Amino acid sequence: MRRTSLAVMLIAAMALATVGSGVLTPGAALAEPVAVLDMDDPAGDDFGPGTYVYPTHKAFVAGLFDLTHFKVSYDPEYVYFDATFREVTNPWNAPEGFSHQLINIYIDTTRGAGRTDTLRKGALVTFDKRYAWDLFIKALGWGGCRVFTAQDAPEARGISDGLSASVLGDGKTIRIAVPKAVIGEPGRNWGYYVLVGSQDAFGDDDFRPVMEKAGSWVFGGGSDLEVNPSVIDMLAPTRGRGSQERLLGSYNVERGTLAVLMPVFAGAAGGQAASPAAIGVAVVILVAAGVVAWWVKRRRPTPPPRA
Ligand SMILES: [Ca+2]
Ligand SMILES: [Ca+2]
Repeated sequence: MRRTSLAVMLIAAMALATVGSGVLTPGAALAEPVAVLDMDDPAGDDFGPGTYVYPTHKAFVAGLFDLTHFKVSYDPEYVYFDATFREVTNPWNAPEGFSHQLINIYIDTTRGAGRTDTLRKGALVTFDKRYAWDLFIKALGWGGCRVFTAQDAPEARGISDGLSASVLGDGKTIRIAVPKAVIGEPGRNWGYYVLVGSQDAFGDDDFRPVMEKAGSWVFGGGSDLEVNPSVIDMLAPTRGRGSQERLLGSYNVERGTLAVLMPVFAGAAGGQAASPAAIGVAVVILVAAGVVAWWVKRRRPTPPPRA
């Protein structure tokens, strides 16, 4: 009897450990970063609110500003923000490996704190007051990666120590690595505004403007009144109230009001959980434990009745 219980407990512990390894990622999987947000963005929506067209210069090849996937993960030292695009090119030899993309990640880490306008004028958007941002990560070529906080003044230089941007081996993913010491470990409640623009050293906050008509170096499909967003793509669900078209199209030229954006959350995209494989193995082990217990019980002779 005692031996049976011990065997069942041992097998159950093995099952729990199997599931646990998928949830908590301890020792064995330490080298692999823990994912907290892993989400597709529709392909072919590099048109802002639905009307934008690329500048006409041949350097602006199709897909440069079309975000297709976004992932946030961390290891003991860094938080990684991986933005995948339909196309990444480097015609002007930026040391980071990409010449065009300007990535702005505004993060709501703390409910009830933060701000709803951008740090500097440039993106021409505002943020939902329920999800005011606390951290702002700006990434672009030529040493432009910085972290800012909601308390920073517009002219603040931000933190650049330990930050880097580079293109991963697939040639399409820009990885922004930020030391955990700077921004902390991503919480499950963090909300992310991921905005993609075109880097322009002469533009406000490095954004290439979107005018009414496209030119060699400006996008078309907006207005000339500095009211429409300079954001060409943003991470958002395909449809519904939180769609990109609705959010980026929520500006009003007559009233001169900027678009109001909503963040995406790790929970909505299925954050870190036990993998199906780990759950499968655990179920098999638990069933095996049950069978063993039943078999042992069956073999045990029933004690003779007391006299
Ligand atoms: Ca996209
Ligand atoms: Ca999008």
